[in-house]
Amino acid sequence: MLRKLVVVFSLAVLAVAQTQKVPPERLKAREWFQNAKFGMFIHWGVYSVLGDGEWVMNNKKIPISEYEKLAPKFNPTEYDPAQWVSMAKNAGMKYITITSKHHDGFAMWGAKQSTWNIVDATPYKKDALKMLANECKKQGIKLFFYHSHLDWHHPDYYPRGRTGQSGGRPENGDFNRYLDYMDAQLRELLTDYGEIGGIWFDGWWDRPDAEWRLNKTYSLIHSLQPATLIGNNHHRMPFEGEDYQMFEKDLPGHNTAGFNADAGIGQLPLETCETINRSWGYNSTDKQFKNTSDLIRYLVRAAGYNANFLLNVGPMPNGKIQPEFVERLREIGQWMQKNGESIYGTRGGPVTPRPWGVTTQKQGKVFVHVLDWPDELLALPKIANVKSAKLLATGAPVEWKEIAGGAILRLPQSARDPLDTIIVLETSR
Ligand code: H79
Repeated sequence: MLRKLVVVFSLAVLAVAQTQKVPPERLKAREWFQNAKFGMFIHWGVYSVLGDGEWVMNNKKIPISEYEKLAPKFNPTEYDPAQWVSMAKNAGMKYITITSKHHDGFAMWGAKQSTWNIVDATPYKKDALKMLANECKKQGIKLFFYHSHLDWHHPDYYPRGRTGQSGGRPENGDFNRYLDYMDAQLRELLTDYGEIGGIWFDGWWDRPDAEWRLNKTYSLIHSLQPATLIGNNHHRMPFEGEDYQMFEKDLPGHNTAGFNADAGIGQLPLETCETINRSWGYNSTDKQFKNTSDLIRYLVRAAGYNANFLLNVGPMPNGKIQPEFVERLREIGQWMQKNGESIYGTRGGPVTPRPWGVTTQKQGKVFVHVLDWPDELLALPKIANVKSAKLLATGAPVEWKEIAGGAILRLPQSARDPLDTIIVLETSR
């Protein structure tokens, strides 16, 4: 008994110690993040020139000496960050997460540690990230950087991991020197680019047993900007120092894509990311676009799972975003204009996700999102203190009858929306 009490007590102390370590500005940033719900992911780099996705260097076994020839061909003269940012905003997105460096190691800003960057190695010569940062600030949207731990280009990324074996690098290198290099990059990104919403790390899984010095890197980030959120796509439960947990191409707790076998759902804010077609970086032959309804339904489901949705675009090498993406983003924005109230600022609702749909909630309201209306009637488990039930779209009352253990909803076919029928329940506390 005493031992049990001691355990409970030390767990409580531990929990307090952990929340105490997170400064108030970052707790506030986490809450902002959860309220934001919807962001734009951007995969853009020298790989875009080949139009074959961001993994082309590894997949086509292109040696570094050949791959470096892409940089002189990367000249995005049509790049208009003001247009990108307003496109994201009009889609209803509240933040942008862009690749500062993907696995090919190419820096999309004027990085000072090496010339493998957009300013020194391309005819464009301009700092794409600085331009975007300025525009984000101007238009009031938060900027996050995707930064790859994994590097297929740097000679000190050694011993190498599961990928990047065919670049033709020497069989030696100093991993700690590589980590110093990356920390110096992050220092620049967190010093010269204004307020940074977060860092989205990826590629840890390339060397899961390596000493990555994550504590040192995370402390550096948080010492430079205490409110910057750190997430890491390592496909494990969150590590110490992280602020959110992401799920690649899956809703939290699901594993259809095969990346999330080891990840449970932790206590931190959640995010899921997905592509519009099947590629992250620009792919000129990938025409398998998801339709707008399915993208919206994914966003709704994510919200019902208490998670944000980070939807990707892979701009073309000239800096334009392809019309199929533009069109879908515009249509999602139109839907969000009408229905955003049931998404923004919400948390997962009192009824956990069901085959028919999900629920979200905020301040005295529960939003029942019926994505697949099962039958004439819909049975719900008990939701406390429901005062009224109305359609979000029209405000028209919805038949709502409480029964033992729950309630029954009835809605004529004509009032249902095949995309998402949203019923607002007003609750008293
Ligand atoms: O940036 C996009 C992709 O390029 C990147 N993450 C998104 C956001 C990505 N990296 N890897 N993948 C996607 C798929 C990787 C699969 C594998 Fe593996 C890497 C197979 C083997 C090594 C995953 C990690 C499965 C085992 C380890």
